[in-house]
Amino acid sequence: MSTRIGIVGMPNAGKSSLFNALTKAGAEAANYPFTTIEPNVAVVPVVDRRLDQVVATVGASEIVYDTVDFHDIAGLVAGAHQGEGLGNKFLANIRETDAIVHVVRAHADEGVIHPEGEVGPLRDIETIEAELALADLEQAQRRLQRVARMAKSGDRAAVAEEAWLTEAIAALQRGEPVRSVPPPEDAPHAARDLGALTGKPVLFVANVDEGSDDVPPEIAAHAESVGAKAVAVSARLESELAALEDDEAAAMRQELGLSESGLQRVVAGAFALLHLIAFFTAGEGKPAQSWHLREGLTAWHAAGEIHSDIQKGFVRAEVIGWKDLVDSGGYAGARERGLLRLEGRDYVMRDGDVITVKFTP
Ligand SMILES: Nc1nc2c(ncn2[C@@H]2O[C@H](COP(=O)(O)OP(=O)(O)OP(=O)(O)O)[C@@H](O)[C@H]2O)c(=O)[nH]1
Ligand SMILES: [Mg+2]
Repeated sequence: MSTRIGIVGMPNAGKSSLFNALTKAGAEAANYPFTTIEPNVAVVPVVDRRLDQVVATVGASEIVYDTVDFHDIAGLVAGAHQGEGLGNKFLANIRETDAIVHVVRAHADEGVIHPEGEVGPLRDIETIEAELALADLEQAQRRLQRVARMAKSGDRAAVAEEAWLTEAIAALQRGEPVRSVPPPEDAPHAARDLGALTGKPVLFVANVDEGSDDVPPEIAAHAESVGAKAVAVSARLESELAALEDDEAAAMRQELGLSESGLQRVVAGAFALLHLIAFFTAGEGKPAQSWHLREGLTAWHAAGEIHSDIQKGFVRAEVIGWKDLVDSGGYAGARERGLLRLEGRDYVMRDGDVITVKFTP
């Protein structure tokens, strides 16, 4: 299943500009708060140059990169959890995402209106974090009422979920995120069912002035204090670069002294949050694909990413590191060198593995 990421931030923080850059979709970015009134979903391929080499080696017919979905929502203001500025509706749209990208305005362009009148990254972060927590609090209280009814019957999972929700509510009331409360062992779906916004990992994106790619120290310090990561981009510049041809954009980047695409930093940062590894499937004359899997999961889980039927009929897997495959000039050479391994369902997948699952239909 593809990874889903929700973009949050204050009005005019630069969310849609970042989103546009990510998609080249051209969702409207304008100097007007609440420009985004419909949720937008951008499907962004996660380019992986290792797969390009594998494709050339095995003679695959085409490349299909795994994708990540970015959900752009309207800006949140104080009171958003109560529906202020349409925010509430949008918060519901990102309950089912895997991670949050929190865009923080850190550029000083006076031509861009700030809803609070002046630029203040930490104040803005606090506003957004408070809104996310308040929205979670309401959601958790509603859920607790339902679960408490089920728990009365003595259902073990419901009892565990009730206890966990009670703890989560207490944490939120102390101003702590849901992610600080360990999920209950007896109710493995509790966290997913709540879909707490403060239960998700966060990547702060500091939207900085053009030509800079350092995260302002106050944002970096805050991110560290809450166990999050931070990257810097100029959302406007990235959205302009995204509109250019690739070679033009590269030349422009070089001129500006920017080492790599800010967007790649955002995508890579988001993936790092989720502790994902990449693996590949590739065969001659067939499409080669990249996939992602949580670190520590097995060949059996990898099979499930590819197709539920392949997982159901799993017999064994042929596995090889992508570099070994490329260096051997293909599967035949790899087999001769003894580099193509047979692995069972419990084999723990490694980043860059190329896998062929043998299964009974
Ligand atoms: N100078 C400068 N302007 C920017 C940057 N990023 C965004 N802007 C401008 O800020 C304004 C708002 O940007 P958007 O991307 O629409 O902001 P948003 O967060 O989506 O706003 P809402 O959807 O209203 O919540 C636009 O005029 C952008 O061109 C930046 O990095 N530098
Ligand atoms: Mg917007």
